[in-house]
Amino acid sequence: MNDCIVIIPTYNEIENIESIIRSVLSQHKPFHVLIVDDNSPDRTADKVMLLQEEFPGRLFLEVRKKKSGLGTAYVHGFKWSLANKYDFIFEMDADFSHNPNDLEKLYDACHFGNADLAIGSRYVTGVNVVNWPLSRVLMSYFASVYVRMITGMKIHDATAGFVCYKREVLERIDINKIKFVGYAFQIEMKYRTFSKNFKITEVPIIFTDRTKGVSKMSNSIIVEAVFGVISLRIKKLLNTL
Ligand SMILES: Nc1nc2c(ncn2[C@@H]2O[C@H](COP(=O)(O)OP(=O)(O)OP(=O)(O)O)[C@@H](O)[C@H]2O)c(=O)[nH]1
Ligand SMILES: [Mg+2]
Repeated sequence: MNDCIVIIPTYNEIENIESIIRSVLSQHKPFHVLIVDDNSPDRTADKVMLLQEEFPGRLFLEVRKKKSGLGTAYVHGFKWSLANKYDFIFEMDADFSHNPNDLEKLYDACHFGNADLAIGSRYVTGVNVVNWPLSRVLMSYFASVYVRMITGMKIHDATAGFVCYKREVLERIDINKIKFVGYAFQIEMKYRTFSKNFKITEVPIIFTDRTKGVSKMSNSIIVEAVFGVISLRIKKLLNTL
């Protein structure tokens, strides 16, 4: 019985998809992988289907009709993972910003270190970011400072997207209420986890900028995060989170 599923949302990741899947599936721990693809025009999903023949029972694919954002792709993946009885549910990007060799560290923090949510954190030991322009590092770093100030969560990397949840967290935080699509989604997940008093641990990782494929970062994602944090805080105060 395998207990770990790594969810990787994809949109136009044809240049990364095969190597990221091979890299996760060749780890010492026998992780399973779920790709949630939004009908990528570059046919990322077709490549996954080909690879499924090589990795039966370990590589899964869900295809949604159109690009609908990272947040709802993860919610889709979470529901699938809960229905398929996984105990440890990971989030990871397809673009090698997150190193698959760090997956086991996140698992250990949840399995042996009693964390309910383990966050692969860029800012717990200084700033561990490779190849991002300074402007983006500063924005990301101060986003976490802003989130700490407004929410009171003591997390150094609030927008991190490389994490491991114990299934109990996803069962209890009402994932159906999640509507954000970008960084705000990552913040919301952590805030909901924190608000239910689950134990959160940050594990230091090194984050590397993508070298292949195209970024899906946009200004609207930043605006969503800035106002999203305030709206989360208000909902918490009104007890409607
Ligand atoms: N299914 C799905 N996946 C998405 C969507 N937007 C982004 N992704 C995937 O989510 C992951 C993170 O997106 P990125 O484009 O790397 O975002 P980022 O890390 O903020 O920006 P860069 O690293 O600069 O590209 C990648 O695996 C993307 O393919 C989406 O709308 N739907
Ligand atoms: Mg990326």
